[in-house]
Amino acid sequence: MATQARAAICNGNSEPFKIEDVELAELRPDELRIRVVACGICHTDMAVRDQQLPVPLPVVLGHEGAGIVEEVGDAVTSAKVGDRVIMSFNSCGHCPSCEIEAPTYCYNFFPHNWSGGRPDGSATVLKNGDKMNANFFGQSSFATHAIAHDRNVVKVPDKAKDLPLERLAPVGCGLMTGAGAVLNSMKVRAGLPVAVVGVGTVGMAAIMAAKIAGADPIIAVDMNETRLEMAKELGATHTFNAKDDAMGKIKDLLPQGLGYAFDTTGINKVIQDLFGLLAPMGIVGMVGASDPADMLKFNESEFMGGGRRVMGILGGDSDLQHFLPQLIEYHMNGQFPFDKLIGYFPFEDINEAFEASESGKVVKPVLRISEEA
Ligand code: CXF
Ligand code: ZN
Repeated sequence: MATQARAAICNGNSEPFKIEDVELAELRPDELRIRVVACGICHTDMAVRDQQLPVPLPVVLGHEGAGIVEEVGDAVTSAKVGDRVIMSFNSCGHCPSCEIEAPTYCYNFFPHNWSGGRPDGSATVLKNGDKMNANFFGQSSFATHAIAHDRNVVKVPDKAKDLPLERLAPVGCGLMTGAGAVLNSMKVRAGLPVAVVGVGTVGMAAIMAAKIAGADPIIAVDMNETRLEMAKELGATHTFNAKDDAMGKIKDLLPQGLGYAFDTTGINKVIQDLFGLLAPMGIVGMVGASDPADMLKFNESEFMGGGRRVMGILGGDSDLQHFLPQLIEYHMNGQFPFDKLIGYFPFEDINEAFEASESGKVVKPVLRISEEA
C-alpha cells in the first residue's frame, strides 16, 4: 500500500513553499522508507528554488534528512527497520569514481540526485496520482516520509544513541563538505597555516576540522562580525573582516604564505587572491558555487614552479559509510561542536527558516518534522 505523507512543495522563488498531501511510491529492492524526524536547509536547496541548478519544478527538496527506517527493500544492507539513520547524496555505485569510493564525483550524479525521479524516470513521490518531482539527492526530506537508497543512508552508530537525530541531520551535507575538504580532500597537515574564506556552515566545519588536523594558524575571513566571533569559538586563531583588507593582513601575518586556502564564496577574485597567497605546495580548495561564465587566471610559473594546486572539491570527498560515523565520533569527543551553528524551526515554518538562513540570522536552520520517539 502506498504511504501517505506531507511534503513541502517548491514552485520556484516567486511563491513560498507549501506543505501538501502526497503519496510515496512502492519501494524497490534497494530502497528504504524513512520517517523523517528533521532536515537541515542547505544553500543547494536555494539554488534549485532559484533555478540556478536544472532540477525540474515543482519539486520536493531537502537533502539533509535524518529519521527512522520504517520499511526496507530485500536488497538493503545499510540499515534495518527501526534504525536511526542520516541521509546524504546518492550515487550509482559502479562508475570509475564510485569504484574507488569517491562517490561525490559519481559519473551518474545527475540522474541519481537531480533529475526529479529515479534514474529510469519513475516517481518516488506522487500527488493526486501523478508524478511529483522528488528523489532530490536520493531523498527529498522536506517531508514527513522519504524514499532513500541503500547507498545514501548511513545508520547512526549505536554508541551515538543519546544524540538527537535533529542535531545529526546536517552532517549529511554542509558539515561533511567543510570537514571533508580539510581532512579528506586537502589533507591538511599539522602545523601548517590554513585560511577559510566565508564562514557559513561549510566554512565553520572547515575551521573545526582544521583544528582537529592541528593546523596553525587558522584564519577565518568573512564580512559578518558575529560569524567571525563564532569562528573563533570553534577554532580560528585569527579573524579578518573581508571589508578590511583581509588578503593584505594574511600576507603580513604569513610572509612565507598559506599552506591551504579554502574558498566557500565562489568569487573569482577571492580565489585568485588566495592563489597569490599560497606557499610552495600550497593548495586552494574551492567549494563555492561560481558564476558559470567565470574563468580563473593564474600565473603559470607560480603554479608549476611552486607545485601549487587548485582543487575543485565536491562534498568533501566523503565516503559516506566511513566518514559520517567518524564525524559523529568527533562530535561526541567534543572536537566537532557543530550544534552551535543550528537554529531549529517547526516544519510549518519552512519559509521563515529559509529567510533566517538568507538574512544570516541562523547559520544552519534545521526543520523539526516529527518527534523522534
Ligand atoms: C553536494 C554536491 C555534490 C556532492 C555532495 C554534496 N552539495 C550539496 O549541497
Ligand atoms: Zn547541501
